[in-house]
Amino acid sequence: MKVLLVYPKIPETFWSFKHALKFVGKKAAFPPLGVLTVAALLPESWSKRLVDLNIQPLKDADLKWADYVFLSGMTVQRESAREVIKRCNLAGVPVVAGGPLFTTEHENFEGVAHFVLNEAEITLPLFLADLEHNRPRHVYRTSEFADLRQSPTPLWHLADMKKYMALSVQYSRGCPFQCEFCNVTTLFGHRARTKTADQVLAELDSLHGLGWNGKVFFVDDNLIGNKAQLTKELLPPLIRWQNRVGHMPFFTQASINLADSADLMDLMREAGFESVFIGIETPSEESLAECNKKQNTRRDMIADIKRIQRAGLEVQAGFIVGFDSDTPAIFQRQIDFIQKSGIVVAMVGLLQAVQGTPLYDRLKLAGRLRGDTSGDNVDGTSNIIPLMDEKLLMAGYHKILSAIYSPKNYYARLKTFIGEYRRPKVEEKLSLRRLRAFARSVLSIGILGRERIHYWKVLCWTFFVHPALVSQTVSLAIYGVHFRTVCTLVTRPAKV
Ligand code: B12
Repeated sequence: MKVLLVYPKIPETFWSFKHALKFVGKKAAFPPLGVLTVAALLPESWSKRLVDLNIQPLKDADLKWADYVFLSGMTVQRESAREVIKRCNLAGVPVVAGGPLFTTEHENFEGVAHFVLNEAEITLPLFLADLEHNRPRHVYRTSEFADLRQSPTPLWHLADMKKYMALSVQYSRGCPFQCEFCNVTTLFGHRARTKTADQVLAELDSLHGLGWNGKVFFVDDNLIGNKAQLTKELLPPLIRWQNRVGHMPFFTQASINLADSADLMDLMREAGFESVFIGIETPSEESLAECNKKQNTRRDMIADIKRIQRAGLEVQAGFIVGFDSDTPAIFQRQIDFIQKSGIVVAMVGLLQAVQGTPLYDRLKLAGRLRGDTSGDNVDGTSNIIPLMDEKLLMAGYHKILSAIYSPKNYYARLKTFIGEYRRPKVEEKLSLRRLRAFARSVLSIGILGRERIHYWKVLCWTFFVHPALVSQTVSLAIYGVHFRTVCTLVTRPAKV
């Protein structure tokens, strides 16, 4: 059996890093870990190839080679996935589809022979067994959650690893919290299900063995979903691994209560973590209460963020406007909060209602939904009929994006951050590629960019005051080019 695994194109979005990739000579930000995991769950004797459309085109010859196309994707990749299905149908290759896009809305897709939904660790063996007996069904799904201790090491050799900005590893799935707008608990449950430390180390060994020594994204929904287990079972072996073979900096996602555990933050730094993405959402207590984000209430989140930065973890964060409780004052409050916090990478989105969330159910009942989401809450669209006047909401949203990504404010934030940040323990080695990225930043930002004055001011300040953090300043300056470009696409007036 010959299986072609296909990952659809991610449009030009906040997280695509499209405009930063050219500086570092990479084609895509992250690899499709789900697809590589699915590949490892298929029989060993089958031939497998990966086509990630973010790296390479899908050729007719690829389709001619394949007995089956296994297609994955997120909602944001919907259109590209449709095109792939169309081409497979024309070429007469049956499509097996799975992953978050299809798990959320498989009924919207025609031309797919088999939907193997939810976690493949559970549903794929059922499909394979039926296929062997020549009676495969159209849809496989489950309401159970997989035991991650049975999840195999992804087949990394299928990926052209050097083309990605970072690679990924997953330790846990699930999150103990229940934010009203988030579908993580519907998809992955409330309890943090984990792999064993040995599994994680085997995955890291496999990346290292294939020559990788760059950054690794721990793609957990909330790495600290079970703090005790993380502290006891994963971090100590991870620290030993970094000391033995490592030099791979890690980044991940966590909840704000990370700031409450100084020991945990120290261990994470020791283990190589240099950055965490946190869902801050809003400085408004009313809006936090409305969306049931209890973990963010009754705390000084600015102080929390500074504590995390000082512990050696950069904080990147998500923010949302468009809550029912938001008043017109929220826009300036968000800007002030973001500037003060020194959160350089701030993803500000409009509230969207995703199927499978309590928010979706509530607003559907209230008749306040307009179809589905685009899958990207940072593209300036929403399927929610807001309580605030919609023009006011959009103007306020654009105001936030224009303000925080203006060169002046962006570099002011960068300076605030560098002033707090403790140097990470594990850093990427200096390489020709990184020197080239620096040279490109000098040319395109420092000489040709309209932000050049800010770039030189902050770079020189870092060089003299925090010389150990120059590489962080250069990286964030490069990211700034991407975020500014993407946010300009969102805020520019629509063509009539
Ligand atoms: C890493 C990650 C990213 C990376 C993408 C990396 C990449 N190239 O894939 C980045 C940071 C770019 C990203 C961005 C976004 N993401 Co994201 N992301 C994740 C995260 C945290 C981990 C993904 C992962 O690697 N999982 C590990 C693998 C093993 O799991 P998996 O991919 O789900 O695959 C399993 C199954 O789905 C299934 N499967 C997958 N593919 C296939 C294919 C076949 C044929 C079969 C049979 C089975 C199958 O089998 C696998 C093993 O069980 C998930 C949450 C999560 N826990 O998965 C969210 C998640 C995928 N992201 C999500 C969202 C919403 C986004 C954003 C829109 C966020 C935003 N507001 O901007 C953006 C969209 C893209 C953009 N703006 O650029 C949603 C997707 C929901 C949906 N219905 O599509 C998720 C599920 C999180 C959530 N809150 O629900 N994301």
